[in-house]
Amino acid sequence: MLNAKLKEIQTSLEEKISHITGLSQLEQIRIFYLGKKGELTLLRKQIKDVLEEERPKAGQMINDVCKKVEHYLEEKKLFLLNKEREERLKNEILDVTLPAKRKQLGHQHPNQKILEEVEQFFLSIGYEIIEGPEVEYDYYNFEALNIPADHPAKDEQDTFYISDQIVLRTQTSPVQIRTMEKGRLPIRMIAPGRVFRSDEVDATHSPSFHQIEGLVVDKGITFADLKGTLIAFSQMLFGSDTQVKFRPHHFQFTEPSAEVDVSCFRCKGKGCKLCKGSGWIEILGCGMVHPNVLRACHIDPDEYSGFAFGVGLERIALLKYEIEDMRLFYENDMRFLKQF
Ligand code: 2U9
Repeated sequence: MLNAKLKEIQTSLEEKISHITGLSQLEQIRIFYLGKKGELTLLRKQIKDVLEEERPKAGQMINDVCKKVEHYLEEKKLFLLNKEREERLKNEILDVTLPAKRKQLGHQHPNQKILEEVEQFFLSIGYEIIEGPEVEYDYYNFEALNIPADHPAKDEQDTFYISDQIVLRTQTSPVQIRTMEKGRLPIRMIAPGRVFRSDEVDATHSPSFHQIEGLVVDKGITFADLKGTLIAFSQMLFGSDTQVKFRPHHFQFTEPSAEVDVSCFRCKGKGCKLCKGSGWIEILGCGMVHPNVLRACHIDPDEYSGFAFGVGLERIALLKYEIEDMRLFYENDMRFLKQF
């Protein structure tokens, strides 16, 4: 009777196991035979109904079948695990003959290229590079530069105000004021950096752009020094055959002041789209440092004089690389950047 039952269990187990496709079904089978209310567990409980002298043999038989069940389950488990692994590996096939994906290497930004050219030029003629804060006092950004309280540049439409007294610098000139205040003369410096103006974004404007300003203060500095320096600078940027024109202009912080035009490096002055047909392209502003600015920095204008200039970095990069839209500078698109 017990023998027959055990045989039946073995046959049904083999049948069940042969149909199994997943590990979770294996656990269900284990519970079915060996669980608290499993078939073999119940048989064990019935041993007490067997004649006493036959009990050890019956117990032994049940144990043997239990071991067999465990063995079958373990064997099937290993088989299923192996199958699962093989399938996973099949899906993970690595074709080592495929060409490797190239890593996108970074590129130098056109702004950075111009900045390095300009810095190299001024370092080679004995200037220092000095940087300063982007958040500035109204005093350093305007007042010390001879820009009065009612000047239009101070309007909220042009300047980002942090508070009544604090602004995002609209030019790098505060760096020169801070340098002059220190009182170590002579000065030959350039101040490169980010500046901010409350402009709408378009092809030639951005609320944040970069300037390089220069300042020379010494005894006996004249407009001839300014001209010689800026002609050499313009020819370094646009070629040694570049013509340079100084057009009278007005800035609060310089007197006299001028804007500098260079002969169009594309059409050599004949007139083209780049120079809007005029043959000339405006590249920078400059002038002799205003006596009021020197005085604000405790420098005697009767003893010392100086010249200053300012260039927009993006403007030079746009012109030199013939880029039509400044917004490309701020998008970090590799298709654009890798051309430089
Ligand atoms: C001090 C005294 C004078 C700096 C100067 C300009 C002329 C100029 C513009 C160029 C393009 C601004 O970015 S831009 O729009 N700048 O035209 N900048 S003179 O003059 C100074 C600076 C500091 C103490």
